[in-house]
Amino acid sequence: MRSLQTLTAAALLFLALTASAVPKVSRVGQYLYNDDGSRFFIKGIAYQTQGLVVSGPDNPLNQPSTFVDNLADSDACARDIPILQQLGVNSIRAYSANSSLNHDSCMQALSTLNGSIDTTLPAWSTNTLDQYLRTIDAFEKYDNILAYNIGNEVITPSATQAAPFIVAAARDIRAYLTSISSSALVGYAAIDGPSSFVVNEANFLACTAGSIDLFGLNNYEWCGNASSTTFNGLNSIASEFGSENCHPVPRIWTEVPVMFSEPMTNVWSGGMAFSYFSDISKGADFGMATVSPDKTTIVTNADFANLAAAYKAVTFVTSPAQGSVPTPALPTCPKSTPPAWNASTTVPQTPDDAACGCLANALSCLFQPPTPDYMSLVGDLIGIACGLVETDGGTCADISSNGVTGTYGRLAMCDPTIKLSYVMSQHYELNHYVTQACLFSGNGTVNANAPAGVLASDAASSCIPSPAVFTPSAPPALVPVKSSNSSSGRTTGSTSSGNPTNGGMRSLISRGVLIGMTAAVGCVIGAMIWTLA
Ligand SMILES: *[C@@H]1O[C@H](CO)[C@@H](O)[C@H](O)[C@H]1NC(C)=O
Ligand SMILES: *[C@@H]1O[C@H](CO)[C@@H](O)[C@H](O)[C@H]1NC(C)=O
Ligand SMILES: *[C@@H]1O[C@H](CO)[C@@H](O)[C@H](O)[C@H]1NC(C)=O
Ligand SMILES: *[C@@H]1O[C@H](CO)[C@@H](O)[C@H](O)[C@H]1NC(C)=O
Ligand SMILES: *[C@@H]1O[C@H](CO)[C@@H](O)[C@H](O)[C@H]1NC(C)=O
Ligand SMILES: CC(=O)N[C@H]1CO[C@H](CO)[C@@H](O)[C@@H]1O
Repeated sequence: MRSLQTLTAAALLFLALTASAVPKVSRVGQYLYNDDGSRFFIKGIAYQTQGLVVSGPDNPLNQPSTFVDNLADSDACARDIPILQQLGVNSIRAYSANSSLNHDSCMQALSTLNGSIDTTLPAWSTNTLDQYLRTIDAFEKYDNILAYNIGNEVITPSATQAAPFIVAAARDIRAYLTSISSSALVGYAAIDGPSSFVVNEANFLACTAGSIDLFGLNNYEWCGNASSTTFNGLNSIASEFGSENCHPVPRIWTEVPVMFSEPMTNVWSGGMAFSYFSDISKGADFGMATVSPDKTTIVTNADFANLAAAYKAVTFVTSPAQGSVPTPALPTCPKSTPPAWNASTTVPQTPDDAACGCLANALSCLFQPPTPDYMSLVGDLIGIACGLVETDGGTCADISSNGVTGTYGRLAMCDPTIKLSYVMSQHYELNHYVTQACLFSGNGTVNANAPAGVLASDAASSCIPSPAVFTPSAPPALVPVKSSNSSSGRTTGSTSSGNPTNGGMRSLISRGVLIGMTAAVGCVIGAMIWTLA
């Protein structure tokens, strides 16, 4: 079983399931091939328990605010793998992983059968990069990782400014994978939308050499006995997409044979059905397996039986032969054409842990987490501190990024807590080092170790090199960071200098700092996998 791991709160993973040895899958042009030269198709299912969804105006896509690491639950894997075998899938998609947990049991079991950047406030910063790298480090020892997904539905038809951040993430994750001799592919799962949007998005993500390999389209267009022409628009990527209002249960999966035959196979490399576990989307439950109250047994439904029958009937097409695929030309990067497509082709630099850590050490005022679960505060405090600094004649340009104009402040790559300390330090300086100006009602502390008389902007000039693209090195170890409430420490990220970095996953997501994790809204196929040139 091969896994597609989403580098979300912790990361994204495609796992592949096969009966024998797990083949190495590589991409040639727009197609996937096994080691023996035969075409590889993803015949998969989403294997992810839905996290807690807190609906609200700041959560229009109903993104879960908590996540479940299904691949760390060895009992559940042992229970589910025989059922996944019955379904006849060769891949699963796990949306989230916690790199601190042990995945050996699930990954080995799957092998013997032998996966966030915010939509509206995107950033590509050390905390997110390090979290992705930790996830890769936690999963790379397994032989059945097909791809790491660097985002799910981050770019939307109404907010495209995150696109340059996804490109930067793909670039840096690929460089890291290459540096550790990993052949895993880099994927992105896209939200469905008007064809003009999908085409721009796909071309944008594919137009730079070394960007993404897999473009998964979370498509929910085919309902029941739809006509086999339903996907024609997707193949030509030219026409309007169909209805979103299909209701499941039981689904008859007549799209499966269509997806695995020509002309779809000229463009697509299979897909992931949605979803093994119960998953409520648009008021309907798309789950195919119900877990018993004692969690030991599974009852599958008619959806499951229908999908298993459809998958079993699939014979993979064999053309084109691996040797006959020409090296395709990269598509042209779409220009920013507001209001439909706002995204600069100038993308952020590689986040630099050492530079951000150097800066944090030199700042006169530091964010001091008042509670162990502090990340929810960081976004609010950055807003408050920037407001004050701007009133005093300062600017927050150094910490800001703008994917529409392609302008990235020199500290935009740093962890949000370091950005906050930077703005607090500016406020402290602008107020003549009055202690009160650093306290922020108990959220800040004067840095006794800071070099005297060094302004935050000077510290930035000396610590932060010119924007650069480089291969990230192994992420710094997670170390406990004490909050000012010294009764409790917490495990959180650290920069190389030991400053607090990431933590508080939940609140980070609600602030939208991380790549979000949504369940694909699927009537039929959760995600079709389109392999990009
Ligand atoms: C990841 O696992 C560790 C160890 O069990 C736990 O302390 C931490 O809270 C988990 N992180 C998340 C975001 O669930
Ligand atoms: C593009 O930017 C304009 C102006 O800010 C905004 O009205 C529009 O919604 C944006 N569109 C997208 C797709 O992000
Ligand atoms: C789909 O079409 C088949 C054959 O025409 C028919 O037997 C079946 O009832 C249809 N199912 C649905 C859900 O429309
Ligand atoms: C400090 O931690 C203790 C124990 O975790 C908790 O009861 C208390 O409310 C915390 N105080 C603050 C200010 O967060
Ligand atoms: C920290 O900042 C938040 C947000 O402004 C505020 O509500 C809180 O009172 C401050 N102090 C502490 C100790 O949390
Ligand atoms: C190809 C491969 O790695 N196969 C592994 C399948 O799982 C068994 C049991 O864990 C391993 O012994 C094989 O090496």
